[in-house]
Amino acid sequence: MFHKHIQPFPDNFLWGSASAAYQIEGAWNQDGKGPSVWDVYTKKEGTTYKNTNGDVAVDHYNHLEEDVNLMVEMGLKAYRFSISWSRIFPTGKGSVNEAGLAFYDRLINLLIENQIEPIITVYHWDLPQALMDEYGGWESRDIIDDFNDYCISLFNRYGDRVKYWVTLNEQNVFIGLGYRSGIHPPGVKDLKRMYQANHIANLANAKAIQSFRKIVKNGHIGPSFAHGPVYPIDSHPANILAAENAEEMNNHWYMDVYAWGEYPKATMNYLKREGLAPVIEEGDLALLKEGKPDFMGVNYYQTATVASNPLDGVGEGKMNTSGKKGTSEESGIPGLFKSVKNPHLETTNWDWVIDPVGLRTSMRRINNRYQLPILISENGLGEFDKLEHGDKVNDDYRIDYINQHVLQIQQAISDGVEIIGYCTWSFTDLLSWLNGYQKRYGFVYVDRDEDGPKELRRIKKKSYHWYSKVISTNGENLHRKDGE
Ligand code: BGP
Repeated sequence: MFHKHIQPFPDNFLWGSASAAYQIEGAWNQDGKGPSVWDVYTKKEGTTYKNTNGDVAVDHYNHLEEDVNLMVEMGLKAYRFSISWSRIFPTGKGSVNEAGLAFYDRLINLLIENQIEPIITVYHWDLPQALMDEYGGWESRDIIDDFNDYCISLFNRYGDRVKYWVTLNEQNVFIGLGYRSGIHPPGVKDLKRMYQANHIANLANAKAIQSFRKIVKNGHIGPSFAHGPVYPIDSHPANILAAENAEEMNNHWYMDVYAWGEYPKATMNYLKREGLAPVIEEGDLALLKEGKPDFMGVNYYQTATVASNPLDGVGEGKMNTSGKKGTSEESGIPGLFKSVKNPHLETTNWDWVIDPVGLRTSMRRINNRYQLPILISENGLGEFDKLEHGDKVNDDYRIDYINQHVLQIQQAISDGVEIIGYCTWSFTDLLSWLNGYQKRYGFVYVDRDEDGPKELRRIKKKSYHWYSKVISTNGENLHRKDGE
């Protein structure tokens, strides 16, 4: 759709940026914090790039004021961060660690004093290790109540000041990488267990939303889903059907449950035939229906292009975690679809396709199907950055990437999609789960690498100044080509 007139960004648009506790905080055992699954998993030889871990990360825990000052100076309107569950409950449940709660109080108060809207992510993958040891984490229904109790503590403590809440970050990713490809904790490759853990996560999500309604009045809550709209490689009917398969299995399988409390039929039937369907107990579906979110959080990085894949076709392939372009392998689900290269799109050095228009497609599809407002809770470019003489980082490629994506958001707004805000990934550089510190995303360079934390100096990149201008002009200064 071409617009004769493009709409401006709404005045209250949340220009934001995001992070996650394990990737920035460090202080992994400071002030009573208990270990999370990531603290344990990353210590196993060979699980991450050059055996990097978040023990220190970028030490945000001990640089809180400095980091928030940088946000204030930039003019940021919203900051999305996650809370480390095992900082609040060192063993996942039981007695609360007041020092942990106090840390986030300081952060939230500082943000609010400076007119930055806090957006809390309750769960960004750092499950308390104690719950993994006790009952296998997301594989046990016991987690539903423990997660709910943890959420209630946060709602009670911060609900008077924090309006925007994200429940689970990228359930599709932490469940998929944890139980299909086995490259995130708990490092399992078992589809039956994967679908069961996923169902339990859905229940936990719905129950937490139910509790939220009782405690936080006038608040907004929703999950953050890693949405990759699917394209068929061409118009061959077999490839169109493969794209339908992928769209349903990769996207609707999660978002239909969030929005409607229903699993899509074709995928459910397929899983039943394969003996992989989750066990649904009495009352489960009623609970799922109670968990309707206020918005759909969307983490958008890339689209997927697929083709037909026969029953004896391609299975799970390896991801590129080294930054050596072209090293990711073909991947698919035999009998359903396989991912193929899109000849129209460039990729990053980690083989992630760069597709700004895909973000508009994502917004349109979600809005059409679920009629929910959208919070873009992550989007950004992971690349090698170079610290140059005079403390300069000339990340023009990041500026270009974000500029193009933001223009597509404006197109989607002009199409009629309600978009609450846009959080870039990420504010400062941080630990990339499997890719160490060399895959950088931030507006603020942090002077550390895989060999050690050095002095952890914060250095503003060129993109920092650019985004600051985007915010202060409410998107007016974006670089536009004709017709944009
Ligand atoms: C999302 C996660 C983030 C972040 C980002 C970039 O999936 O929610 O935590 O890591 O992706 O991913 P990566 O670090 O693998 O490049």
